[in-house]
Amino acid sequence: MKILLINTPRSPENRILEFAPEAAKPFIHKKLIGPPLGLMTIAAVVKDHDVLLFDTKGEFDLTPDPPSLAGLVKRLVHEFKPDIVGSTAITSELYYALEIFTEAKKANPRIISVLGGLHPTLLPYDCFHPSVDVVCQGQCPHIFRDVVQALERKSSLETVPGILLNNGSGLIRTEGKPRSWDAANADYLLPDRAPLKKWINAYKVGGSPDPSTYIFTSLGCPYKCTFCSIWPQFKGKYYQRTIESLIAELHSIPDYPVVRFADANTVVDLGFMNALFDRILEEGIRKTIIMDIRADVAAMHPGIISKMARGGLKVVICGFESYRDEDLKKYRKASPASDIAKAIKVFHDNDIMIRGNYVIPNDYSEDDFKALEEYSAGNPVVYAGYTILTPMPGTVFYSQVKKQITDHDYLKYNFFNSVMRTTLSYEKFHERVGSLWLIKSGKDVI
Ligand code: B12
Ligand code: SF4
Repeated sequence: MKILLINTPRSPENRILEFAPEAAKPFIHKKLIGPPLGLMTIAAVVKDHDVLLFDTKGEFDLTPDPPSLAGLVKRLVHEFKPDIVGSTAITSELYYALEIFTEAKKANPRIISVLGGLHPTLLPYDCFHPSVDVVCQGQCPHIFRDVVQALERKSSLETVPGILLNNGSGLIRTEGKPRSWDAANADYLLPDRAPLKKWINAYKVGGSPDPSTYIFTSLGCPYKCTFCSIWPQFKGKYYQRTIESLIAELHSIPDYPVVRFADANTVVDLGFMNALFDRILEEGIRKTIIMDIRADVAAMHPGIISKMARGGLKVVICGFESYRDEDLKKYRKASPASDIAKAIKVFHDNDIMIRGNYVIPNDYSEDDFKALEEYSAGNPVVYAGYTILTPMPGTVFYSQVKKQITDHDYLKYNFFNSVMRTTLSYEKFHERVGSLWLIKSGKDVI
């Protein structure tokens, strides 16, 4: 079978950037960079077939005058002649996945389109659209392989358990339960990075001359923060990979001196991380490592941070979220605000660069902004990010505030646009969030 996997472009919607003061604009995040780990994994499970993986984010970043998404898909379908087109969707990129399928089917109506990823996992019925034939939920490479094999055998897709099929008036779940799939351990699939070589120069972060790639050491998260999509995606479970599979993968990527751990919450099992970094040091693996670490982990366990710094950890993304304990309790963050200052000290003592991220709720008043400014300036980090507390569909927070949501345009669900009524005027709110980006101790732009 000929399988075309297309990664979606990113949403351009960014009201923080639009309304921010000019001085803050250079520092505001415009894009996150990195190859599509989910689609690379899907490509790996069907590697016996003829697979083309196309990263539109990489393409649009490297091409000064890129064609439209529609033009690109049309060209790919004409040149590659796929039987199946697959795409992936987080909430803010769902419409692009639909556009990809619409264009593919316009070019060849016989193409079967398959959608997977976070948004269809949480809200499969939201993905009902004339262009979508099949929806796959969860960590489902094995199910995708079943779909491909059924199409190859010319069997009905109704024989594939656990998928959703478009019958013209809705998405209908097929009968049966798919077999279990241990995505992090026994069934772990080494992502196929080779097809992304063409865009390797797009995968450079923070002014680094070296390309970076994503590797996950775990999937899911044992915490239950109300605004977070990740624990619902994994139904609250946490899965850890094996140390030796990670060592083998780190050895297998000489082209990528920078490695971004894609874990939602990297340091959960201290024993595991200690052993992993012992092995990284033992093997002489020298990578610049970036990861997400909770403030309470650094505050309570400085020893593991020192060990990881010796093993290459150079940059940490830390969700500070709020300077107020009442907010942190409301978000079920399970880490007090006092951990922020402690964590900053631990990271700085180990020469680790921190990107601290605060989330700004829509009901912030001028006084709240001033208090956060004061707090953030008093607890400086090299880079700080200030994004909007967004009710991502499928989260607890979404169900709590559903009635207050005023904007249902998914393109805006990327943490850079308020989708609820704000206490300050809409423009002023985004302008104030934008001005916060000036508060940091570093001078560079990342
Ligand atoms: C890697 C990553 C990226 C990469 C690659 C994503 C891409 N497709 O281009 C990059 C860096 C580009 C990226 C960008 C963004 N991201 Co991101 N990203 C992640 C991260 C860290 C890991 C995801 C991952 O790779 N998991 C491991 C893989 C193996 O699992 P998976 O992706 O779920 O894929 C499996 C299944 O879902 C399924 N599957 C997936 N696709 C398909 C397709 C088919 C056909 C099939 C059958 C199956 C299938 O099979 C896969 C293998 O088992 C997650 C956080 C996390 N730890 O989960 C956030 C996350 C997904 N990102 C998120 C967001 C919001 C963004 C941004 C919008 C953030 C921003 N404000 O800038 C940007 C995009 C726009 C921009 N401004 O740049 C949110 C999504 C929330 C939501 N509800 O939509 C997450 C959950 C982070 C968070 N804190 O909430 N991201
Ligand atoms: S915000 Fe971080 S700690 Fe909280 S549930 Fe999500 S991944 Fe886990």
